[in-house]
Amino acid sequence: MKRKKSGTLKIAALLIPIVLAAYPYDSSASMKFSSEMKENPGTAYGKQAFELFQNPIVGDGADPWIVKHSDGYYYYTNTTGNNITIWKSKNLSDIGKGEKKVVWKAAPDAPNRDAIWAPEMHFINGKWYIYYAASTGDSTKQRMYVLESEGSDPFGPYHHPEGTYYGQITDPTNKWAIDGTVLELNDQLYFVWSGWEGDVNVSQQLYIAPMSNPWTISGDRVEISRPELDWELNGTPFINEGPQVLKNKKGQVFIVYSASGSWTNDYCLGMLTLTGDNPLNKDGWVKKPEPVFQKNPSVGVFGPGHNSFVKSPDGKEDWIVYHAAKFSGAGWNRNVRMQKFEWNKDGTPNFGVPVSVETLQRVPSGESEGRLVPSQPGVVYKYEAEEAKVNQARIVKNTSASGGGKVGNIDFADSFVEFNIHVPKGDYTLKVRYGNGMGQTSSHYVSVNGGNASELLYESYGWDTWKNADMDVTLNQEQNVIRISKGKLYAEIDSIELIPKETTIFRYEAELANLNKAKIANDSLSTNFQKVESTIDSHVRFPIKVDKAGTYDLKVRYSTEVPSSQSVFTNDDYTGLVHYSKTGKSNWQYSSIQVNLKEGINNITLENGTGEIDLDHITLTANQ
Ligand SMILES: [Ca+2]
Ligand SMILES: [Ca+2]
Repeated sequence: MKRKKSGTLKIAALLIPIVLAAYPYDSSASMKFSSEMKENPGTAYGKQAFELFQNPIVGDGADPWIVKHSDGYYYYTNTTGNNITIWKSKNLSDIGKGEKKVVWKAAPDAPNRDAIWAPEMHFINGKWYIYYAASTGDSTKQRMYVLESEGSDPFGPYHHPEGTYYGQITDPTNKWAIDGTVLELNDQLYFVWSGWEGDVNVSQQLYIAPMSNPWTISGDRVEISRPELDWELNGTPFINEGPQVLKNKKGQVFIVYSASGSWTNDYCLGMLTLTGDNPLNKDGWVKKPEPVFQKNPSVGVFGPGHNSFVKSPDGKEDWIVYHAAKFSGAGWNRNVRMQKFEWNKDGTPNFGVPVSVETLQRVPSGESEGRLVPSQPGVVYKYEAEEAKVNQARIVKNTSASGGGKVGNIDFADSFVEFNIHVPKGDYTLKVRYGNGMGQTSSHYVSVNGGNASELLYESYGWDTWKNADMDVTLNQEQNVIRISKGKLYAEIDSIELIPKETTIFRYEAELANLNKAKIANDSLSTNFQKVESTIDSHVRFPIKVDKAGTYDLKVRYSTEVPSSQSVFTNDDYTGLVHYSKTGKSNWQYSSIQVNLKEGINNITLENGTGEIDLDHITLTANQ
């Protein structure tokens, strides 16, 4: 996180008691944002508003590989070091919580028993093949290996394919090799991997070779890429690795690969496009001169790379799954994230930029049936742990944490973090943003104004992967003290939020609305770290639900370089114009208009703009 932002957060939390979410904040971090809203009044409950998730989807991990199988499940694996582990889930967004099984471990004396890296599962001719790099543990001796399933169950059992030496798959040079993947093109299989030209670790190239079956390379390797451009040359040795095959609707083949040192902030994705139809022709692969996906320091994303591609459950959307450093300079301390990507008119993929881990994203299409824009409380009080009173614990600067700091070493019986809270009396949801890397549930004790302590449990997601744990608190006075003390095992604290139970202001993010001819962009100064860029043709439609019919104050948070306006339609009736005075880029302001809403579902649409306008969110407040 940027320092500049931390200042904003601090001021917002400490000096301005009620903020119409006028600052970026995290909400509902760990859990999906489901609601009990009715999709259609008069029909049965059950359909939900669409759900949201936040990255990471796996709290500790690197080299993610995911595949959607015909049985309706996603299968996921990542580097675990000394075995092959597979996760299984119906949903992409909760794959990290899926059923999990170690499907293979080498014999103690096997040459492929350790440094097991970047496994990939491929379903070929009715069987699963798992490709992985391994050695005896000396990673300067890595080679590629493959396992074959006995049946069609991804959970195995697996064995070394017949006739192979511990499942090794190699070209005649038998040089250092990692990150192998399979390209299927015109009924022919090709193996693509990252390897050394000779026997010295100076540069990792990408190679391709033909295969005669899923475990045999049947020809010489051909180099198709080497690190040569500035953005491929950060860190030594120089690196091209993690090749991944991507095809567009017309069947055009791309290889997206990772470049620069995986331990650097500059690890990124590059792309090769196959021209012609012979992938063994070195000159047929054209490298894009710029990276296609790279760090985004403005929202605290560093070293995004080593990806995998997958479709949403209904097949309508394309998603990229990748790992990133947990914070600037975190090196190999990484977690796994995902986001949707689009296609350009020329048929090339457009991955955009990596989103903040604090951004709430829609779950992939097909995971949720609903289509309402989720309402979020318009009033949130946020306090950073590093600004609180800390006893027998340590304040640590850390860019993975909000405000740039966290409290760790809450290790002793008398360790605590104490927050002075100034809010209206009432019932609140207390959200504690914690980190737990213990591998099992830990806890803290929470007490309010010196009262009895309640235990708050923290699921384990990895250190510096922040999640929220919630509890209800009643604050009987305006000035309150919330003390969070050591509980079971260990955990760190980033911040807390207090959300009034009786909120009358609700916020709806523009980037979560239904958009037509409008574009989502990252913006570190907008709520949810995203905004919508709308033009004169754009329609931004908010299907929302309110409990009571009546007149509401609709506020639009916008910024614009030129004075303009948009028409507001409520349930397809013209309501009026909302006017936007010139603010300058990302200088967010509110403009308001009164709208009449019926009980239940309403559609609010902003359209017919007279210029280019950036929209952050809308809020609705019922008039008395
Ligand atoms: Ca913090
Ligand atoms: Ca927003």
